[in-house]
Amino acid sequence: MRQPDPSARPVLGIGMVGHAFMGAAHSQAWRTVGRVFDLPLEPRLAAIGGRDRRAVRAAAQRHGWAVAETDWRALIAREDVDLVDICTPGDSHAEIAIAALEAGKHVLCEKPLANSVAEAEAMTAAARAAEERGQIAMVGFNYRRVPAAALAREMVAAGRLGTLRHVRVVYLQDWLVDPEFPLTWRLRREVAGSGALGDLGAHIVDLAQYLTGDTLAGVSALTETFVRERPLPAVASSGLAVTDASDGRGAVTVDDAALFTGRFTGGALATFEATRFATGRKNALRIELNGSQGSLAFDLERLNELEYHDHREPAPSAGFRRILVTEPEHPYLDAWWPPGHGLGYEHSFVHQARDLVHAVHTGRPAAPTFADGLRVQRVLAAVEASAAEGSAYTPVW
Ligand code: SOE
Repeated sequence: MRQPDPSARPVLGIGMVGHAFMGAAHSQAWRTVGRVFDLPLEPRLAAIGGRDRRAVRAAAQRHGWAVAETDWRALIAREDVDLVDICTPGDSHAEIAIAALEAGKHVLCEKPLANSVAEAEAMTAAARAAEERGQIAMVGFNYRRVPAAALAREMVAAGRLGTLRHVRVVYLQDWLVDPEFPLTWRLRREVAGSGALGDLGAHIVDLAQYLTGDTLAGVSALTETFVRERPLPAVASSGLAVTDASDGRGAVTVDDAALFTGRFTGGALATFEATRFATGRKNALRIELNGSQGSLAFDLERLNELEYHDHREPAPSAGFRRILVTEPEHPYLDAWWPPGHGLGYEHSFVHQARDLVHAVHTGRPAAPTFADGLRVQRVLAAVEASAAEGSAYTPVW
């Protein structure tokens, strides 16, 4: 962190690797966060990195980054970069994160933390060593920072649901339904690690563990790849975007859908469903928690709301009621608009950046830490192991 002039806040130089969908979401957050929240440090968009010179330059210009780099090692080595934000596919997370931490930088890494438990373990070890030196390593499970989800966590932690019995979570999308949708990197195991499981399942496992404050002890799973072969993209694939297909075809090497049941260490039973084949469902992350004293339900497609049922209320008037999570008393909301004016998907990334900047300033680890990311990775591995063995109950190590 440098001190450009004594009257200004110290600068936190951000270097981002990757510039597609998540790169755009994080860029927007870094640009916005210091204008909305009072921060102890001023995030500065120092450098953005990507392999394709023209594309990374265009991204730098569009999103307001000072410099475009084509080599992530050069980006990490820059003196004006204090924090490395990794927005690449999973196959490069471990290498970049470990190199950045060893170079003394703070790290924000997109989810899932890695493509394997071994990588996630190595990253977590590097993060632990770096934390001793005062560095911060955070994983980008941004949905924790949707205000309604953060409020749900506060309510569970305050005991408003009593003893948790059920956790019911789905994450439903439909962008892969067309069998002619090309074989982008998200459908290749060597790049993405897994399919709906790592992309969507990682979010819901993290959210379930965060909201309950508990960890999954074991799972029984089914996974399926409904469309096993797809046209190869004509140009470098960019994940979710529909690109032109070429004449060639290739094998899909990841799951299209993953379903699993689970048992929390505290005794609650859970069901999870992650799919890219739920026609009509666009970004439907829904979670319901049922406890001995009440229930909570959240739906990302209605992200300014939380449903709450207080089971201690007299039966005639009891029932789910809608909490509009748009008030200054709610998490993060005092910095935004007047009461009643809602937020969207992108704000979760702004909140993530806010909390990360405070963590860098105080030197106190910011959740979700790499250890949290590793815990999710172990669940994903258990799901795959269980599915491979015909849904056998598989402990999460
Ligand atoms: C694609 O399925 C995707 O963009 C995920 O990769 C993100 O993590 C999620 O926020 C929205 O859906």
